[in-house]
Amino acid sequence: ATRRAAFFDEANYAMFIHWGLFSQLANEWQGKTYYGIGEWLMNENMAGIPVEEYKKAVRGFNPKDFDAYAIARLAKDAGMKYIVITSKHHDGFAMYDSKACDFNVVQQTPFGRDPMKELSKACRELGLGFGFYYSHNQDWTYPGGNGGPAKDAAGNPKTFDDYFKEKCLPQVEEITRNYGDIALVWFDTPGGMPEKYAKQLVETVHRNQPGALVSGRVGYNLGDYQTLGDMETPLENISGLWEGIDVTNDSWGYAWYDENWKAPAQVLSGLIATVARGGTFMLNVGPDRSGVVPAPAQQSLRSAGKWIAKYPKV
Ligand code: JFZ
Repeated sequence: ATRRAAFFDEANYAMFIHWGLFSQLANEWQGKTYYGIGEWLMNENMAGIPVEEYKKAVRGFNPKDFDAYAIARLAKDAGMKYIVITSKHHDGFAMYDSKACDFNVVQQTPFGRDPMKELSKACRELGLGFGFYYSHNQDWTYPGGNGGPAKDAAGNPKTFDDYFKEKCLPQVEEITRNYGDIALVWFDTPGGMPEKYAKQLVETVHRNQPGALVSGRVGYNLGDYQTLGDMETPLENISGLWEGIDVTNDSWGYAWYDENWKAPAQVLSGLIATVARGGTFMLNVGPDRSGVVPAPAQQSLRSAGKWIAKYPKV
C-alpha cells in the first residue's frame, strides 16, 4: 500500500477525461438540446433515450481527430502527473477493445480504434501515470446493471449478479490486464450494490495491479483514498489520502453549448486550495465530437501550467 500511496500523495495534479458515446451526442438528441451533465444524456431525467435507440448511436461515433499524444502532451504542459479516463461510464459503452461485451468502440463504431491502447502508450512514453474510470454499479444498457433493463433480448429476467459476472468483473479484469501498469481504477457511484461485489473488484485490481490504487467511490470504505463530493474543497486540512475533483467548464462529458470555461487563475486556485490542504486535484476535460479537447480548455490548462512550471514543488 505504501508504494501506491506514495505515487498518489506526490502526484498532486491529474487530468480527468470523460469521453464516450455521449460525447458524440453532445447533449443533443433528435434535434433537441438538453441541459445538464453530458454523460447523463440518455438518463430518464434528461433525454430518456430508449436503450435500443442509444445503442444505434454507435454508427455516428467517429472522433477521427483523436490524438493520444496531443492529449498526453497537454497534460504534461498543464503540469499534471497522470491521466484518468472513462473506460466505461454509466451508459455501459466500453471505450476500449472489450471481449466481454461487444457494445464497445472497436467492434461497433466506424472509428474502430482502441483509444485506451493509444493513450496508455502515450502516457507511458511521456512519463505520465495512467488510470481508468469504470462505472461498476450503474450500467444503463446491460441487462441486470443498476439502471439497466430487467430482461435480456430474449425476455429472460436478469439480475445484478448476472451483470456482475458477465460484464463488470470480466471488464475490470480486462482494463487491469491489457493496458500495462496503471496508477489507479476510479470506481464511481456504488449505490446500493452489495459489499461482496465491491470486495471482489478491489481484490481484482490489487491482484492484477499491485501498484494501483482503488478510489473511495468503490463503496464500503474499501478504497485506498477518499474522493470528496464533486467540486467540494474542505475549509481545513484533512488527514489521509484524498482527492478533490472539478471540471474545466460545467459538464464532465462534452456538451456543445457549454462555454463556461474556467480562467487559468480559477484552475490554479482549485489546485492550490486542494494541494495546500493535503489533497490531490483532478481536473476534467471532455473531448468533443472529433475527439479533441476544446481549445479554450487547452489554453486555460497551458496558461496555468506555465505558472506551475516556475514552482516545481507544486
Ligand atoms: C458521478 C457521475 O454520475 C458523473 O457522471 C461523473 O462521472 C462524476 C465525476 O461522478 O457523479 C457524482 C458522484 C458523486 C458525487 C457527485 C456526483 N458526490 O459524492 O458528491
